[in-house]
Amino acid sequence: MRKPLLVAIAVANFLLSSTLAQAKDYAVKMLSDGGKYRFEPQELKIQSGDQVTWVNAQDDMHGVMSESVPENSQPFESPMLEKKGQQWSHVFTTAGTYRYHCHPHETVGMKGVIIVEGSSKADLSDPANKPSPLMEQQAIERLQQSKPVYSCGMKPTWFSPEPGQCPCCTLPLEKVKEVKGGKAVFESGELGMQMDMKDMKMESK
Ligand SMILES: [Cu+2]
Repeated sequence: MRKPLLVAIAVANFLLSSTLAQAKDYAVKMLSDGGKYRFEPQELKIQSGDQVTWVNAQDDMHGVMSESVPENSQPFESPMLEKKGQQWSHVFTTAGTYRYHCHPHETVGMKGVIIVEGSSKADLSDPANKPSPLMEQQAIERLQQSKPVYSCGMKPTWFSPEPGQCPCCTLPLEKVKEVKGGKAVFESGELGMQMDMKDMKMESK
């Protein structure tokens, strides 16, 4: 029984590295020195699928709240980052311009822009890039109503109201417990391994 599981993990790791290898994580600092409240960089260009991490770089209270987002994408809002070193991340999957501000410092001009450029990964003819049947906000609402939401450990930004196969890696979709930072957190607490083990057991007979 141990070997099939190891194979499953190896396959999953391979899929993970091949599908996510190009996704990048960008940092945006939240600064307030000299009474100048700002995001740095104020404008950031990324590719679809990349993640942005906002870091509270000085002891002050900041937050990230979207002002305008592209059509077919969902608004976003971070919790309040109250101390230096606290951070919040969001994965951008839809190309377009996202304007945001810091809620406590909106009136003093603490604003930023994320420009998401569609990469080859966003080619919709590729089944791996099929748009999510549920937007993040819809997924969150369904969970609040105790309705099921499914996603894939390999593509946790993709949400579906029904179980089935992930369009990206074809692994069975897993039930989502909650959505955090735009990504699914699974009930099993594992990365799609539970169903794998069943499949692998059948194959190993
Ligand atoms: Cu601020």
